[in-house]
Order: sequence, then C-alpha cells, then structure tokens
Amino acid sequence: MRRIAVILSAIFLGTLLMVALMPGLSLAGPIKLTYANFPPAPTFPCVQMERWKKEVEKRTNGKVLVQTFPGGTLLGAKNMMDGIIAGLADIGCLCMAYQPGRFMITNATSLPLGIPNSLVGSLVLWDIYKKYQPKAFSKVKVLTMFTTAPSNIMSKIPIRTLEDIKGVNLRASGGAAQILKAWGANAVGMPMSATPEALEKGVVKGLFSSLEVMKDFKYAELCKYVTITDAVVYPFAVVMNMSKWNSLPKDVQQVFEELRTQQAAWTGVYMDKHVKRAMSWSKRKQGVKVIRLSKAEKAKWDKLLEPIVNKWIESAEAKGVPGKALVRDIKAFMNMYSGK
Ligand code: 3IO
Repeated sequence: MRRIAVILSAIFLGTLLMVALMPGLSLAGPIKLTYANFPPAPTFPCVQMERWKKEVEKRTNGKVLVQTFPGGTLLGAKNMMDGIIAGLADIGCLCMAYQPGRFMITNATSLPLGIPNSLVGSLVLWDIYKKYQPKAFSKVKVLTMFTTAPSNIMSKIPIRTLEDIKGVNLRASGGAAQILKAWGANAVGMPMSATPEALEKGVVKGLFSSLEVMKDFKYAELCKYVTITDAVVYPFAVVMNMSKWNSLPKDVQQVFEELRTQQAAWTGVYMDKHVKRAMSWSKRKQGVKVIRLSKAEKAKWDKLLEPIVNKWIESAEAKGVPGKALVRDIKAFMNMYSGK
C-alpha cells in the first residue's frame, strides 16, 4: 500500500512538473505589464493607450495583460523617459516637447514645415525614427510614435493680429513655443497636464496646441476664441523598458512589432477625427468663435516663421546632428503621405 502511494504521488508530481515546463504555458499566469501615461484618461494619449492594450490582449489571446495608469498616477510628464529606463513602469507615453534638447532628431518634426494633419505627422515621425534610429531612444524599446494635429491658438481674448498677440502669456512647449515667440507672444512652457490649473488661475491667457483639447480638457469653457494657425505638431513616443522587452516571449514581441506602425496610423486617424468633433462641440455647445487671419495678416505671420528652419539646421549641424538631411526627409515623407 505504501509503495502504491509513493508511485502515485511521484506520477502526480511528475505531471505537475511537465505542465509547468510546457512551452507557452506558465503556472504563473499571464504576463502583466504596467503602462504609464501623464494626462487624464479622456485625452488622446490615453485613448490610444487603451486601444493598444485591447489589441495586445486580443492578439496574444490573453497571454499579456496590460494595466494602464492615466493621469500621471505612476509616472508624470517630465520623468516618463527616465522612469521607464529605471523600470518604475514597463511602458510609458511621453511628449518629446517637454524635454526638447533630449529628442532633437525626432523633435525636428515640430519645425514649421507644414505637416497637414496627425495621420501624415505620425507616419512621417515614425519613418524618421526608423531611418535615423536616434541615440535618445537606445536605452528603451520604442513601441510606436505619433504626433498631434497641427497647433492653433485657444485663448480667453480674441487674437486677430500680431498686435493682439504681442506679449500675451500663452502656453506651449518645445518647437511650438518657438513659434509663439516668433509671433511675439510670451511663451510659457509647461506640460499639457499642468495647463488646466494655469488657465484657471490666469497664469496664461490661452494655449497653443491641437484643438481636440478644447473638448477633452473642457478648455472651451474658458477659451472662447480659436485663432486658426495650423502651425506645428507635437511629437510623442511610447517606450518600453529594455530588459522587460528582452524578457518577453518571441510571439509576444512579434505582436508588439506588428502593432508599431499600425498604432501610429490608428492614432493619427483618431486624432484627426476627434479634432473635428471637438470643434463642432465647442462652437455649438460652448459658443466658441473661430478666427481666421486675413490674407494680408497671414502673410505677416508666415514671414516671421521663415528664419526658424534654417536657424535650426545651422544649430543642429553645429551639434553634429544632420539637420539638413532631416528637414529634406521630413518634407519628402510629408509630401509622399499627403499624396503629392
Ligand atoms: C496633448 C498632451 C496631452 C493630452 C492631450 C494633448 N493634446 C495635444 C497635446 C500636445 C502637448 O503635449 C502639448 O503640450 O500641447
């Protein structure tokens, strides 16, 4: 009897061990990944995050579970990159404009080169990343990149002329801040996540960004004027901790790889649609007035932006960054994706 019990328990333990070692099966359950984001849940960086989570969970048949942290609850706007490198979260979404010197190559997409929408911007940015493989991202695995739609001025006061904008405190970051300065505004730098408070307190009279924020942050309640400038985009990246990436099974890595370009395009399409929805809501429900610059006025505004690109190329080349080639590529990719 004793002997039978010993044999039976040996078979039982043996089976357990076999199951545990079976490839693709793990007694530890699904792979859990944390994903940090800096702005609140209803905003586009978090909408694209939830879509990516859903796609990953679907395409891996539940082998991977993604736990999302919107609203800066795990990592904030400015420590996103370093937090991911340090492994404080597995995945993080960052806006490159918040550390402009750090992401010089990819930030070239925020020069005033005429990127017409978020879809084109996102595909151009992704191609620039792939072609130049910037060192700034060498410590992480890049899961996707995308840009906002072009920036416009949202303000508490009407801005129709260069006289109107002169010295006005307006929020913008990175490349977009350079544009505001060129127009004579007082550009106040801060992440989007800090902007609602600055607007409420009156520290700034408005902001310069893509227009979907009128609805997603309810800026339309405070900013009753939008001046159409369609000027520059803000580039974003989604990055993953490198050792976490290396620890993933090959088939999961394959799913993430496949999603990289698809996610860039999905986000671009979503953003472009959402800007339209947000503006019709702002006009209909919030009485927001849209200001279009007169032709003569527009020419003056454009003229002020002319020196920016060449100055940037000069300073980039001085730092050993191939500024000229970058600008040429951005223009070429932009024309290709615009169907020109
Ligand atoms: C942005 C950042 C967070 C949430 C929504 C957003 N829409 C446009 C941006 C771009 C940006 O980072 C900024 O600071 O204007």
